[in-house]
Amino acid sequence: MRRFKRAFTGLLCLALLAVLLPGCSTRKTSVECVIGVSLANLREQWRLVLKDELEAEAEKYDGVRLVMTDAAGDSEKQEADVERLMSYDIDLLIISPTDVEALTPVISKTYEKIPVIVLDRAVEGYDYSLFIGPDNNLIGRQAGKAVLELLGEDGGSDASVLEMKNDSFASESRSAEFVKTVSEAEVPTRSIDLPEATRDCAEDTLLSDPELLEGVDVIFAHNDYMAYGAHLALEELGVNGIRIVGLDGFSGENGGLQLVEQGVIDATVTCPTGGTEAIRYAVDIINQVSGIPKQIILRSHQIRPDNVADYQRETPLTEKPAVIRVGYAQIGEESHRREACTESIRQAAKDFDVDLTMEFTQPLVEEQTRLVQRFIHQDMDVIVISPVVAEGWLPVLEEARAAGIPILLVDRMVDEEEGMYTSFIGADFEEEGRRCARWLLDELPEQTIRVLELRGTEGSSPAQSRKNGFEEVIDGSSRCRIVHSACGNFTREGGRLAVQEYLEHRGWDIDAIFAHNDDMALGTLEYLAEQGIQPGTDVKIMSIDGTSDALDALQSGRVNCVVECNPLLGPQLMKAITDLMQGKELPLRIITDESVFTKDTPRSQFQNRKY
Ligand code: GYE
Repeated sequence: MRRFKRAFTGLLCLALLAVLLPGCSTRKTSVECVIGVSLANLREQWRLVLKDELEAEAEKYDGVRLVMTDAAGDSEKQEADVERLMSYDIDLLIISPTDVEALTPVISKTYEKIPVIVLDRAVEGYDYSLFIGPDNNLIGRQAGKAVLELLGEDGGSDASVLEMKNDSFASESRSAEFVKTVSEAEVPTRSIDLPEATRDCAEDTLLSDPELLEGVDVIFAHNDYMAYGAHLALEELGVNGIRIVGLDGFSGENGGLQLVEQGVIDATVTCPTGGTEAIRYAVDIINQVSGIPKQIILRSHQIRPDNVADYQRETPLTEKPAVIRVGYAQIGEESHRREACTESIRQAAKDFDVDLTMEFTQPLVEEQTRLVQRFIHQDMDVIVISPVVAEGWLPVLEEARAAGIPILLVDRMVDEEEGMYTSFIGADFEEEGRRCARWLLDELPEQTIRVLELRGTEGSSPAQSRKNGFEEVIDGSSRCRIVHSACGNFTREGGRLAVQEYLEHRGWDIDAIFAHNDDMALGTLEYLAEQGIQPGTDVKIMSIDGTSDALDALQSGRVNCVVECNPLLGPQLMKAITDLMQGKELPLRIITDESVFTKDTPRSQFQNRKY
């Protein structure tokens, strides 16, 4: 029956394609997979570019068929579109949601049956296979910096900015960061919401109310078509001297790149659609390729007249070196998870024929900096860093940039602007902290909860972000708070010492231990038991990493919640390096897929783990 249904579906899809996608060829190959694509609308240019990219990439794969639907901006219709696509027996869904809140339930339901790739706007939670989208906060900051650069000396409180946006999730995030960025230079911004994010709507809005332009020095429009509309209105009104910044940066007729090149607008910020990446990852997911990330955050660029030509110049397929030489500054002896990360990188380097020089240093940024400088002098093709702490990296990142050597960050982040490194591969540490807090509040629903926090290495990005994520969730609850926080440096000894010191200075009044990693949690177990405090029973214990020892302790009831922080980053790193050497632009961040383990986790999920 399923075969008949699939054959019928295949014919129906081909027929539907003939209607929906006139440009799509109907090759004679067998239909190996059918990908349903639910688009938010086909009214905005960004969506039309997305559709083109999806089709163009799908054309490269024999046997991939796309069935597209257009929600026309209506979330109820999009929900019905998804259900209709499911009735066609599709193998995978790609969706660009109209309204993330409204579409989260149907996406979660679909994800129970088939893989789902979400584009552009992340739904709430993580019920999807992969999210691909831009960093809207970064885009807002880049647009703000473009405005401030245009204002130059004329910036400050006497200047005036008109922001033309539309009422969408992405627009709100971008606007908040944009206004924050320009406000730091005391530049006042007036924001108006347009009913439609289109050229005509922007033009009509200004023509119908020219007073909006009173005293304005710069207009920031949330896409290049609105920016073009603003330009046409200024021309019609005979208003000169107002600068314009747009968004999206597409090529083609009246695309942002052309508008900047022609001086119609003064700058734009690129916002890639992710359509090409979506098809590539869809094929990998359908082929059950391992190591699929959870999120791909795409890089955006500020485009000005002085760099628009370079930006459009095809990245030359660099003569890929016969053997790619990689210098890796890895953190030294620290935790069992660190060892697993190191081994994963080493094995992947062998699998990808990469010449890897991995060296370990004392856990000091000065030591790691010296090692990176050595790699620069050795003229490595790529330098990879797992930064022991987040601060203090700018000088050596600038040295690497001056030497033309790309820097990839793996497993930990630095507190420097995004342009100073090529890509980050690792976890969403804040979400790991949130997951611990959500579990705790669910596990102890009624009572007051006093938490002892065991922090990781001071100043390290996982320690900072896990704490932030945990506190973000418990701050919403009056009954749960961190009553004591101590640094355990991600080690077992550090965890044990922290609990010992607590007990030496006061009686045990703790309901839960939030450990930033497994090793610190495991380091407390024996000592607690020696003091007559049953770990997992008398005190709930949460930790992060997902190492085998922690999962053993979970199954024996001595630990209660283990949030995974996958260290097996080798394959993703080496694929990124290979892509980079072939001239491909890497995403800004590649975020790993991670689980939460509790006493309710099916035993099958504990098997075949590699660390
Ligand atoms: O949680 C800990 C390791 O950098 C995310 O460092 C990593 C952390 C991990 O020592 O076990």
